[in-house]
Amino acid sequence: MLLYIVFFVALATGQVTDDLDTDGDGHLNINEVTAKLNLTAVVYALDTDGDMQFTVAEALEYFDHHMINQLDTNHDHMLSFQELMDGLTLADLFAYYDANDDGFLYGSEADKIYQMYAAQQNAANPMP
Ligand SMILES: [Ca+2]
Ligand SMILES: [Ca+2]
Ligand SMILES: [Ca+2]
Repeated sequence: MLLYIVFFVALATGQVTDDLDTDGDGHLNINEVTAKLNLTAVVYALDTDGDMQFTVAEALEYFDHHMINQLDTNHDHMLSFQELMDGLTLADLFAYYDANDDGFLYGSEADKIYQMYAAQQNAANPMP
């Protein structure tokens, strides 16, 4: 009985991962990310208070100060949707998280991408 439970839990938790990692190699490459992530949808999904911008504190969950300064082109310490759309692509995002620059995201490199994907999916399919 216990074995069955472990098996089904493993299946359930594997689902989200496999959704993005389409070739199932445990790594995310740029094609897998661009196939599933929509940056506009992610930005809307992450803006939980709906003010169409992110404070530095909100943005720090996903970026470091250096990245935020680069994106904050009018230097008002807020990242507007416009600034994100103008300054950020999925390729930029991928390169930013690919800490060892090997063209793959895995382990902690992929954490934020999975968070963004989960937010995007939750926003697209809100709980009833
Ligand atoms: Ca993969
Ligand atoms: Ca700004
Ligand atoms: Ca990497």
